[in-house]
Parts: sequence; C-alpha cells; structure tokens
Amino acid sequence: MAAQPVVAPFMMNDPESNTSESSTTREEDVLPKDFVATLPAREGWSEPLVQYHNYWFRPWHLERILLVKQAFVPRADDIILATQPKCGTTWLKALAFTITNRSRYGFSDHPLLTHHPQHLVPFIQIRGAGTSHTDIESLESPRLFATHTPMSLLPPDMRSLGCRVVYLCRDPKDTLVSRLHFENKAFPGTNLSMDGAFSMFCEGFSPYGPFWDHCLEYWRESVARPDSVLFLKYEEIKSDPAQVVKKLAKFLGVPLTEEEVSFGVAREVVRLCSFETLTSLQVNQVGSVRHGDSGSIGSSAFYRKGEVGDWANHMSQEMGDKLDRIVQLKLEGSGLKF
Ligand code: PAP
Repeated sequence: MAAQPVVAPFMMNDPESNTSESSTTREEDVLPKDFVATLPAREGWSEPLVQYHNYWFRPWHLERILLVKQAFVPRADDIILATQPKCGTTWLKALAFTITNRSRYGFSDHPLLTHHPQHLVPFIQIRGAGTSHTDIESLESPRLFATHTPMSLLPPDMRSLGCRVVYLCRDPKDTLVSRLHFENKAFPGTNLSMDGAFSMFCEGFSPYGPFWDHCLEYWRESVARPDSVLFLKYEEIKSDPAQVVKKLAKFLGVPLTEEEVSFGVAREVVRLCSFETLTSLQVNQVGSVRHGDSGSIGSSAFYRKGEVGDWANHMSQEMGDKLDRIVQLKLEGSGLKF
C-alpha cells in the first residue's frame, strides 16, 4: 500500500491560498531554504512535497528553483530543455547535445559513448548560479541546460531575452507508470503502489505536478511564441525520430545541410541516442548520477522500457480512461491533446 497522503494542518484547498502573498513569512525577506520550510507539505511520494504557486516540489528542488530565479544570469543564446520528470528528459538531452555539437564530435568517439546524457546537459537548478555549483557560468555559448521548472517560475529574463526552450511532454499514463517505477527503484525504502500513485497523480499531486498545468504553461507559450518555444511529445519522437531531429536542428538554429541529409546524419543521431544504444553502454549501466549536493541515483534508473503504451501493463483500462478524462477536461479549449 502507498503511504496515505498526510495533509499539513495549514494546507488549504485553494491553490492560490498558500502562495507567498498569504504566507506569514514573506518570500523576499528570508533565504529560500527558510521560506520553503514555511510552505504546505504533503506526504505520499518517496519524500514529502511542498506546494508553491500551485505546483508540488521536493523541498530542495524548490529551494534551487528560487535561487536560480533570483541569481541566474541568462544569455540570449542559452537553450533550455524543459520537461516534467519521466517525460523523456534523458533522451532529449542526448538528442539536443548531439545535434548542437555535431560539428565538434564524430559519431565514433562521441561523448555519449562515455558519458551519461544526464551529465552532458546539466540541470540548471542543480548547477545554476546561486547554488553551490556555479561552474555553468564559465561554459561557452551557446549553453545547453535542462530543467523541470514550470515556465512561470523560470528566471523572467529568459523570456525577455528570447532564450530558446524545447519542451517535451508525454502521455500522462506512461509518465505516471515511469514515475512509479523510478520512485521505487531510485529511492531506497520506497514501496509505492499503482493505486496510491494513481490517485495522487489524478489529484494533481506529483513532483512538479499538476501534470496538466505544467504542460499547459509551455503549450500556451509555444503557441504565442513559436520561434522561442518548441513543443514536442515523446510519442512523436518515437514514431518519426529522424523527422524530429531535423525539426530540432532547425529550431535550435543549426539546420541539417543538404549534404548532411544525403549522408543520413539524422538517422545517425537517432541511432546514437536510441534506447538500445544508450542502454548497451557501460556508462549507462553502472555508476551514478548526482542528485543534489549529497545524493546520487543509479545511472541505470533513467532507463526502463522506453516504450509507448506500457501503462496498459500496469493499470486497468478504467484507470486509463479516468486519467484520460481528467486530463482532457483540464486541457479543454487549449488545443493540446494527448
Ligand atoms: P528524468 O525526468 O528523471 O530525467 P526521464 O529521462 O524524463 O527521467 O524519463 C525516463 C523515461 O524515459 C523512462 O521511461 P520508461 O520508464 O517508460 O521506460 C526511460 O526508459 C525513457 N528513456 C530514457 N532514455 C530513452 C531513450 N533514449 N529513448 C526512449 N526512451 C528513453
């Protein structure tokens, strides 16, 4: 059985009621760590999550997000890979890194053969300015970063500078199943059930959730500013990965040349970044990926099945239909569909 959600006594149902405005501790008056400690917390996942601006976060993730929002200095040519966890971040990191660095690295001695994709593209909130790992300040432009941060909590300068954002989302049912397995594998002592994870997810209570709000923010921005925000789906990459490689290269300002197209470069990128290639490499089977200042997660935890529709092996058709209906209602009128 999953742990029963425990709602902190000061948690209100109104999502707006626990933002900084109504909290007794004003966000701008205290350090992010102290501020986060005042927020509503709820148990259920491998670690209690806190709620801020309607989203749920691991406390230390939110601290980092607030630090980055305050202190990170974006450059106009920064590229941000944005996802909700388990929507294909590792894959997108591999693809975007390979595409943007293809004039620098050949396929036979490529960094992906010896480095985990999670290491090649840093999470901005883990190594961003204001954190204890400020080495990203010295990276050459154009810098490539990843984030799970909701669009509305990114540093505002990113938008005004026109930084390019690639957002990748995934069918919520597969995302949830992937999340459940990841929690149980990556965090020792966690033993979540499908039923427990399902009901929390359907309520919008999941790390970086509500799922639909996270997607909607980026979706609306991609509609309003298509030159700055590219919206992709995991399923779309699965069905025609070479086409997505071409689309990504164009969006990132490094379109494939006719010569590259005729030499099959898109297919080579797809092959190098494929689930099969990456999981066959030792670097993705042993060792670990840093997770915060002290923790780490086994390298292999970022790979499981890499399939579309695996949800059907873990939840009933009724559960799938229920989640589809909830998401459909939340997305109604937006033009976004799964
Ligand atoms: P993260 O948010 O913790 O970084 P993320 O990479 O977004 O994780 O998600 C992991 C999922 O992507 C896993 O899905 P699954 O549990 O349904 O199998 C993982 O298998 C899948 N994945 C990782 N790399 C690839 C890849 N190269 N191609 C396709 N899917 C991949």
